Amino acid sequence: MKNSKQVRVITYGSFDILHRGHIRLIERARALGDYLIVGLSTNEFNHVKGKISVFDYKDRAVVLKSLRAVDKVIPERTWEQKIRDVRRYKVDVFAIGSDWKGKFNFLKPYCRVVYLPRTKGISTSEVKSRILKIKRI
Ligand code: C2G
Repeated sequence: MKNSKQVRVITYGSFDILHRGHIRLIERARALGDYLIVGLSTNEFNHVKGKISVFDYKDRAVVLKSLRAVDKVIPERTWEQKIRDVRRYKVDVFAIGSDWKGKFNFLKPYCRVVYLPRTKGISTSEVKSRILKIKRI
């Protein structure tokens, strides 16, 4: 009898100017289970992370919610909310890119922790510099 329990996955990020690196991460995270929650950094938390997003939280949330692989988007407001989120949403797997390797091992007592290889050759800051180059022409 197949275990019918739904495997719930969570990941977090800014996901500003969505690109193939984000999409690959989201699809691989979703493939670790049956249901994917994305903790989307608020504009204020981006500031805490030292980032300024081109798109506001609302716009970034609309884009993420349009993805087949994303089942729920919640705001990421603090570094400390992950344990509460894992418990509140009955999460089985926490997944994030390998640039964060080791940083979230404190979640291991609460759920499986998976660091997925970061996609090479693309980043939001690289997209921004490409746009600036085009603008100059
Ligand atoms: N990512 C990736 N490959 C890239 C770029 C990003 O796999 N070329 C992954 C990152 O590793 C992360 C996710 O895509 O798992 C979102 O990346 P960002 O929007 O840059 O998020 P970040 O600032 O890393 O925020 O609490 C965790 C933080 O909110 C993570």
